[in-house]
Order: sequence, then C-alpha cells, then structure tokens
Amino acid sequence: MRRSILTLLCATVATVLMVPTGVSAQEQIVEDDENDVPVFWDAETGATVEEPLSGHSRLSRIDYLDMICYKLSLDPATSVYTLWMEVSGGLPVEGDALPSGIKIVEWGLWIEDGVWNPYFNPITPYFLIALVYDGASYDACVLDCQTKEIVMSLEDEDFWHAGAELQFSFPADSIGNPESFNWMTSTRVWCGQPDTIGYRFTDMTDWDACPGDAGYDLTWPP
Ligand SMILES: [Ca+2]
Repeated sequence: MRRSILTLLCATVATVLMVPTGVSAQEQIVEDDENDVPVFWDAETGATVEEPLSGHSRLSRIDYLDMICYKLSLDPATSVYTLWMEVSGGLPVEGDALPSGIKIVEWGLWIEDGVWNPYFNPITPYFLIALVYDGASYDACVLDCQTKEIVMSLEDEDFWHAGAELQFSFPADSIGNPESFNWMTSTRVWCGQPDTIGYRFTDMTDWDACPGDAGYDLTWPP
C-alpha cells in the first residue's frame, strides 16, 4: 500500500562551510512566508482570501502545510543531499488521523532543469524527493518524474520528523549526480484517491525567493 501510494506521487542565504576534509560543504537556507496556505485571491482587489469551505477541512488552518523555513545541503564526504524543513505547526504523529477529506500529505523537494513557471515555462521536473504521511505512517522516496518510477525508497534512518521539523536525505547518484540544477519545495495534499489528480498544492517556494528569476525555483549550487 505504501509503495503504491508513493508510485503515484508523482530572504535566501547561501553559506559555505568547511568540513574536516577541507572540502567545501554547501547549504542554502530559505525563509518562506508564513500564513500563505492556501493562496486564493480576490480577482478584483488582489487581496488574499480564505478558501471556500465545502465540507472538508479548511487547509489554511492546518499549520503543518505552511512552510516557514527550509534548507538544502550537500555533504561532499558522502555525496548525500539533505533537505530540512520547518513548518508552522506540529506534524502528525504516526497514527494521527488526517483532517477530514485529506488522504495523503506530502512535503517535497523538486529537482528541475530550469525555473518552473506555470505560465511561461511549465517544465516537467526531473525528480521529486518527498516525505509523505497517509494517516498511519510516514514514508519517503526519490521519484523520477519523467518515467514516474521510484528510483529509491528511503530507509527509515534517512528521514525523520519531530515537532514542526522534518528532514530527509538522499544520495546524489539517485538524481544522476548533477553538477547544477534548479530546485523548489512544496507541500501538497491529496483529497481524492491517490491514483487521481485530486491533489492540491498548499505551499510552494515563494515567487521572490530567487530574485531575478521569473519563477519559483532556486539555483544549486547556491
Ligand atoms: Ca509558507
């Protein structure tokens, strides 16, 4: 069941640290606007409005869907990437029921070749690395978005969550050892069955996280 679910889940600060080997480790810390879940606009005024409620939980009141900070880092000694994320409220503990109407929650990292923009550059991502919760347990994997195949299911020791923080790690070779790429993060919920398109993105890397780029992606290396 867990694998079938995963199959279907299809102010930036850059710092350079020195590790004992003398090889530079890289990380990029990104702050995200708080209380921006979900984003609905009044067509006339441009003001954000609370989502319509149609018998399900109001997404804007689920704090763990609201990213407030995240960090991507690469350990050159092991060639392992790690994504850490802090959200606005405590994450579900295993066994906690999901809010009414939601079947799966996802916290994801997208690896892309270009700056994704839904209007001007709607590219297909290369990879999605995601932590998911289905109301019973957590799981994580590396998904090839081109083939929609799972490249790697992450082991339990490769991801964790505690309070309002989560983290997952994956080897660089699982995404083809790219020297550079674009990346963004998101949260997403499935309200329909996982084999449908009944999902909604609830938070994404802010538009202005990467000044100068007309899209949502950041650039790696920072
Ligand atoms: Ca946010």
